[in-house]
Amino acid sequence: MEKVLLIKLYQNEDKNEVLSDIEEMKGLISTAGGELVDVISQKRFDISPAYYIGKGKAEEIAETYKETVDIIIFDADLKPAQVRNLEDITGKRIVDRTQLILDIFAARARTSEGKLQVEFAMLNYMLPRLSGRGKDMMQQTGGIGNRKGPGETKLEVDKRKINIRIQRIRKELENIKEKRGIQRERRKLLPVPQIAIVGYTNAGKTMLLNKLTNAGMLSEDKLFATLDPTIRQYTLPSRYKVLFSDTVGFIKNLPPHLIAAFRGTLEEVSGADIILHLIDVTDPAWESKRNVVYGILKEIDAYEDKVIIEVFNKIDLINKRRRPFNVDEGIYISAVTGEGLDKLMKELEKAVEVNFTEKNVLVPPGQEKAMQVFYEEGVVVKRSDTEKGIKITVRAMKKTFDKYLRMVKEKQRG
Ligand SMILES: Nc1nc2c(ncn2[C@@H]2O[C@H](COP(=O)(O)OP(=O)(O)OP(=O)(O)O)[C@@H](O)[C@H]2O)c(=O)[nH]1
Ligand SMILES: [Mg+2]
Repeated sequence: MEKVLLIKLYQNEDKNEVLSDIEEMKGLISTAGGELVDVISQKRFDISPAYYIGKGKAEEIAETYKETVDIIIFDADLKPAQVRNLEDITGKRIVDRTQLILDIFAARARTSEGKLQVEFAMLNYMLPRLSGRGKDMMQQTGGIGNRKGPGETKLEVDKRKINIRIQRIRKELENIKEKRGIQRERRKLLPVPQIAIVGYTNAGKTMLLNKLTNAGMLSEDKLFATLDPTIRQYTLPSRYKVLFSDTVGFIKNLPPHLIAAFRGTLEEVSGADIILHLIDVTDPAWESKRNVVYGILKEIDAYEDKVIIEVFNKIDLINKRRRPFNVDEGIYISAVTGEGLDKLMKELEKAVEVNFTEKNVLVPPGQEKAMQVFYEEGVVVKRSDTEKGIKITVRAMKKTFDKYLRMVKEKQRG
């Protein structure tokens, strides 16, 4: 295991926020396979443009940790020049937060789409950092922040080649996206509301999906255990069928390249009818993490006009008598013990009901076949035959109404 020194500078943040940031970095470091040796956390108002922590401090650290540390990780986004200068002074590998996250993603990507998305983000991250370092980078041999790229692909070091590769990946991702888009459109035709489980990384999203549907997906105490989306069908107690999706977790200051790269995957969320926002109630920083999630939902266009259901998870870890909240006033569950899932189901049913609207439809003569979709996917409440056609009152989802209209038009066209 690589021995890691973590450095965190802060300014006006309050103490709890700093502690929670450090906790998060620790989680990222252990997920990436590093062993944390020490943490330097310091209040500082002047960030050195050349060395981030200042030249004197860098020299001091180089001396102190000469023998005990392999790599220095910063809870910050460093400028390419800062990384170079710090590496020159300390003789250690310097990794910033974005690079650390990219590294974890690279190790986690499984599907070809996931791998391409990560490679795309990594290349975009590397590009401005290459000047003058081409040779160094070529000699690098693995380790945190040094992965050669997801899967077997070796990251190129030549700028021109990187640009070509970026263009190629962009095309491939577009192709995949188109295919996924078609699949998603097809799913939309199903009379089935889609529920996207979202939340900060490690909130328990995959555990919840597993509990509900026996999905058997990997759920573990690591960050970004899930990268590629999983979709499972589920039947609510009152027999409404729904589709649950579980996808990549969110984190604060998510590298913009990653959001851009994962747009395809995240469409699973923006295309959903209902968003189930899972919050780890045992996390002291859950409130700020909740806001991070809403920020990202807004960014991916999955906030306005969405039904969002907040669900607090992991209550089994909080002693019943010491719960700092009233469980009657929200949805509190345990994805492990199943506590509270009955209430969650009731709320989901209410939300699903909302997707069904009641409308009066006049079915023109000769369109009886199209009308069948209402019998198959909705509930026909009333029906009367008139001279102009069949008048029905029907409760169905928008997609069912859309499907009906499409079928009617197709028939009319011949
Ligand atoms: N005690 C307890 N642990 C839970 C509960 N839900 C999840 N966990 C644990 O929390 C950790 C994270 O769970 P995951 O299901 O992997 O979380 P996730 O939200 O899918 O995380 P990422 O995919 O990494 O974004 C695992 O160690 C789970 O065992 C719960 O209700 N109670
Ligand atoms: Mg997961």
